[in-house]
Amino acid sequence: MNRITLALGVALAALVAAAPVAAGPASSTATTVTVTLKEFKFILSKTRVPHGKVTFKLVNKGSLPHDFKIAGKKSPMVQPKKTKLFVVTLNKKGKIAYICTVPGHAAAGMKGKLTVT
Ligand SMILES: [Cu+2]
Repeated sequence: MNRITLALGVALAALVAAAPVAAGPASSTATTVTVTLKEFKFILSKTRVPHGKVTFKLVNKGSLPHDFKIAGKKSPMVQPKKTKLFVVTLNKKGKIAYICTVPGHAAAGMKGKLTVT
């Protein structure tokens, strides 16, 4: 019985030690927002994020290239059917504007505001 308990304990300890590795960079302080890009709008999985490092997962479901600019930082262009990760540190609290910088897109609706708390 003791041997089994010990073996279980060791196995459990190994699992606990391995867990952070399996979870990857998604620690409790990391925020990820999935941003769907299409003609001509953005759909954000979260419209409110805590200040700090935010990973935007840009998923282009449209048929034109799009990008995402927020707080003076511009993502690489995302081609149709592609996904890019874009990491920005947002330290300023409030409503932060974002746009697509492709000419005409923001005017057509590819803009919005993200609330940083
Ligand atoms: Cu666009």
